[in-house]
Amino acid sequence: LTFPLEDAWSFWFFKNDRQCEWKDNLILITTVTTVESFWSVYNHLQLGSRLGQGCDYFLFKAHIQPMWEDRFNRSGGRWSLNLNKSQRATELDKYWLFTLLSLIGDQYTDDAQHVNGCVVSIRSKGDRISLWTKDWKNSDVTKRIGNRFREVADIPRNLALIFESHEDQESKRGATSKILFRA
Ligand code: M7G
Repeated sequence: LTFPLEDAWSFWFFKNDRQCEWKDNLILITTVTTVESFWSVYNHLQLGSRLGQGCDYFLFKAHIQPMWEDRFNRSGGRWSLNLNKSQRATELDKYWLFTLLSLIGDQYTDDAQHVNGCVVSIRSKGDRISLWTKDWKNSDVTKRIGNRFREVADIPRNLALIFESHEDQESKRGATSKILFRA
């Protein structure tokens, strides 16, 4: 018995090697199209909390590259859940799994075509889980996705969700980018 997913999803891994261009550090792991193949890949991967600093996992729709430059991301942005150091051991893996399940389980209903993928970033300054969306200028859709993200990933109200556009990320020079929405 196999349960097909609504969309095909690709897992990517990023390992920070400062000798290389950012894009060259990005590796496609595999694409999953069924619930069973999702779990077999997920179970095979290290937990995010066990990765080294500077690493990321990405899960993106198979036809979208997990980078600002992809045409589906060009006008997009990201909802971010920022966690502190102590939450790596206690919260990170749980929220990441809930985030993954919300995507493969098609939990964004009518807004699903605006959701491109998600990222977990392991950083010494604090880890981050982000949900990437297609069109930040569509504020109704963007805010609905943020609220839905909180709901389906079971993120409590005391943890902030902030939204930034990729344009701002790309052009920021050291400074923090503009927070466009909160959920
Ligand atoms: P990050 O990993 O998103 O966040 O971006 P961090 O600051 O918490 O580590 C770190 C750096 O990686 C950026 O300043 C860019 O130099 C590079 N980078 C990140 N992303 C997502 C992209 C991307 O989509 N395209 C390109 N060209 N560079 C990126």
